[in-house]
Amino acid sequence: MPHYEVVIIGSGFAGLCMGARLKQAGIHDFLILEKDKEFGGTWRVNQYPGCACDVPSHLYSFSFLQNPEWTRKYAPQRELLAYTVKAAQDLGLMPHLRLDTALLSAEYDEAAGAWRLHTSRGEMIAKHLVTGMGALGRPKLPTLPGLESFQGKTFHSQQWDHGYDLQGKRVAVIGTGASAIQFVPEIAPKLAQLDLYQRTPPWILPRPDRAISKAERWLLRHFSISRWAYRALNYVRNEWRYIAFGKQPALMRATQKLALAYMHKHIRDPELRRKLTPDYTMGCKRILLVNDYYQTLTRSNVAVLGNGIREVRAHSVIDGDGQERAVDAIIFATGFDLEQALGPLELKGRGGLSLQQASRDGLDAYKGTTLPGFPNFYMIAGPNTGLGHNSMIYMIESGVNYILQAIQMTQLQRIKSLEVKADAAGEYNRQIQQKLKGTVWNSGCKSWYLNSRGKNLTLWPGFTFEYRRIMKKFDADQYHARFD
Ligand code: N01
Repeated sequence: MPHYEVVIIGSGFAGLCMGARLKQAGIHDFLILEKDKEFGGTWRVNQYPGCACDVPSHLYSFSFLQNPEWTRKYAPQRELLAYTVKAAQDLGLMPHLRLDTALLSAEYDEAAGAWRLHTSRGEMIAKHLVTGMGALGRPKLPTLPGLESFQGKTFHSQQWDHGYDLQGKRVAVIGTGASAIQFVPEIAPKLAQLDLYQRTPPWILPRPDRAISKAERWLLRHFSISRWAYRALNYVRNEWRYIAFGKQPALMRATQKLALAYMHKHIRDPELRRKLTPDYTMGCKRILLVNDYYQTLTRSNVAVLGNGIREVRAHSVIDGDGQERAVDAIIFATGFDLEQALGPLELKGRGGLSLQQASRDGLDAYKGTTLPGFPNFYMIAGPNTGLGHNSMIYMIESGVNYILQAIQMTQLQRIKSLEVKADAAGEYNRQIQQKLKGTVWNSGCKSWYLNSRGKNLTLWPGFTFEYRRIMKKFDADQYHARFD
């Protein structure tokens, strides 16, 4: 049976970052498994019209592979995907990628000090198992009365059917989150009618997007100091916002005023303004950056419906007011199921402890990375490492740095297994939940940041440099080390 030092699950930014850092450290005995036929993670999977990053690209990219060629401040999906492909090539990761290979289950073999993996292409052994699967991989679909009887086209924003011609169609879009606000302006001009079902209005600010000029690109290409300076500028611009998100949510009031002024500038109809005005503190849900959404909502072929869906029929939707609205297609922009983020993955740790058992109240991971009962198992960007204010790539790099040190330590000291102490994980999570109490994310709105029991297992309650600091050095004293 093939045996690897490290097996990484997922080939998005997280998986590629782990692979790159292993190679830089001289560890070449690893695989990156990707369940799909192509690699690239979220920026390959999400291909809906208008898909783009809402974090500046010069920051939303690897620090060790900066890209002077971004054509816009907020790069479109195709550029992000091209960057990922080039990164995999330039960093020498292609031979390590195994596409169309899904990890089905894995169990920890205590005697061997390794994981036995069952993949869709056979079995393998990994001394260390690292997941970089991302939290936003499993589409969440609403349960709507009568949906099964609908005869038209349906798809989720993440599974966009580009073969379906939207020209002249009547379409219901459900959801007004980060994905919907990007594709609604793109598709509305093509449609006969767009019915936008909004459950909660988002807070919206203009996206300060712009083209990066040829001269700027030349500068960024030839002077690494300009790349670092521009990256640092973007980092600081985003990072200081944590003061409002995490420490003083009352500061959001000033930005709320700006957002309302922006909305009023584009929306004249008082009834539509009322519908689009959020009633929760800005930042509690993700703040959305977009320049053409409100304008789109004033089009004569667009209706914003705020009273929900009563029923779906074969060729129509009955809205919350009981009005029947004929539609050819329903597009779900209803987000992702975070509680199922690790999906059907059957992971059995020490003593046969399953991931499901260990995560009954959500995963109490240590530093978002390791779990008691799961030796030699690491998560990149795991629980409570998500951000509402800065670049996830920074968090990914912080996590990968920590995992790399753990792996190197097992090699150097001939350690059979490393397992985080249960009391270390427990205390860490108690502190995280305590810190979250004063943040805007726990200020009362319902969002995907909170699980079904209202616990925030998604976001990092701190400055990102604080996470980098706690991940800088692998704290072996918080781990049980077992030797042969
Ligand atoms: O999903 P969402 P998304 N009936 O969960 C509504 C990242 N991202 O795919 O607010 C009716 O944000 C739901 O309503 P409500 C980013 O982190 C990044 O848009 O729950 N409506 C909401 O309006 C983002 O946060 C980029 O009341 C229902 C919408 O559907 C995350 O992905 C771009 C419903 C879901 O919004 C997810 O974004 C795009 C129901 N049963 C996405 N269920 C970047 O640019 C849900 N809704 C980096």
